[in-house]
Amino acid sequence: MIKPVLKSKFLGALVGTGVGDALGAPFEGRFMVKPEEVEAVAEKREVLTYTDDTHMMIGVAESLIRTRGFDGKDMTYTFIQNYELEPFRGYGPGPPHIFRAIRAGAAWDIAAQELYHGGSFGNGSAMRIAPIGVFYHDNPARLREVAYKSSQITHAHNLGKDGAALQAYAIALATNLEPQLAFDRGDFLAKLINYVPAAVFKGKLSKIKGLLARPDKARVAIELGNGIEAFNSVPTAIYSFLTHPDSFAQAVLNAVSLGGDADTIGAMTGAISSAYLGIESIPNRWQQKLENRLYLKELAEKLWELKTTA
Ligand code: F2R
Ligand code: MG
Ligand code: MG
Repeated sequence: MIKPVLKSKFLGALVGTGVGDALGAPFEGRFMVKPEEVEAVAEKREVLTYTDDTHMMIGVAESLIRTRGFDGKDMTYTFIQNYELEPFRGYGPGPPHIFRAIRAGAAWDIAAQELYHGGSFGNGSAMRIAPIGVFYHDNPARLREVAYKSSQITHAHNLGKDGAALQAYAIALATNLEPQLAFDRGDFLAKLINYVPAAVFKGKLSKIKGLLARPDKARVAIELGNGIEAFNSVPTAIYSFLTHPDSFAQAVLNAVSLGGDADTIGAMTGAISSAYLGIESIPNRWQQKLENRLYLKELAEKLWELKTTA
């Protein structure tokens, strides 16, 4: 793939996360909404404000850049510092609890195991994974290793880790594909099913083909889920991308309109879609209003430079 196309995909994955998150944020926790309502709310806002999804993704990118690849301790303290500066981003209950435990002396690489029973399977480590998805897009084994290790910081349950690796791999596959060529949904899904070990993810991914054939949002929410757990939102984001692989706007509006964890499903759908189509696919009416857009672009460019000059 030529370098400018790859660069556009790096930019897309990070800005796409921010736009999907910001479009979904007003609808998080709501029942289903019409795509037109999502458009109308965004239209009225002067700034599209992002939440913890993008804030934590920024931490992932900052740390990868600073340490020229994955360093768990550095990423942990980057998350903590960012959280302490902006605790108002709507974080899930788990990560702040873990950050406080680490500040109080807990080891950064085992603190998350104490949370819930055997760690969290929330979608918090999948929602922030875009920088890892693009940076390791050419190495599925290393991608899995880094996705798991980055998840371990806050989401130590195997299903939390698998959700992060699955979302990262969806972004990596999308990054590898040329958007000018015909898109093969069956092949994309087969690769994901083959990659993820957990039965709950395999089962939900296997339902997507049928759900795409007969679109029905209520069935999608029931069968794939639209909740805060990784297994109730990562497959749904993949489904949403596959509803419109050729359109960022339609895929993300579809994702947010499912309701439930709308910012996170929007963020994850946006990351996959724009890792495939590139940053040009994200409508300017949304890009221009996105909070900290220039910083997200700067991070994506630095990550791409690190990748292509290493
Ligand atoms: N926090 C929110 N939204 C709440 C409202 C925000 C409001 N708009 C505001 O501005 O304040 N959204 C964000 O949180 C989600 C990511 O959460 P994360 O980081 O995964 O949190 P956690 O606590 O690790 O897991 C979430 C819940 O999942 C259940 N759970 C997880 N593991 C479990 C286990 N092993 N056993 C049982 N339950 C488990 C718990 O209920 C956790 O609280 C995103 O939506 C982000 O946008
Ligand atoms: Mg959020
Ligand atoms: Mg959310």
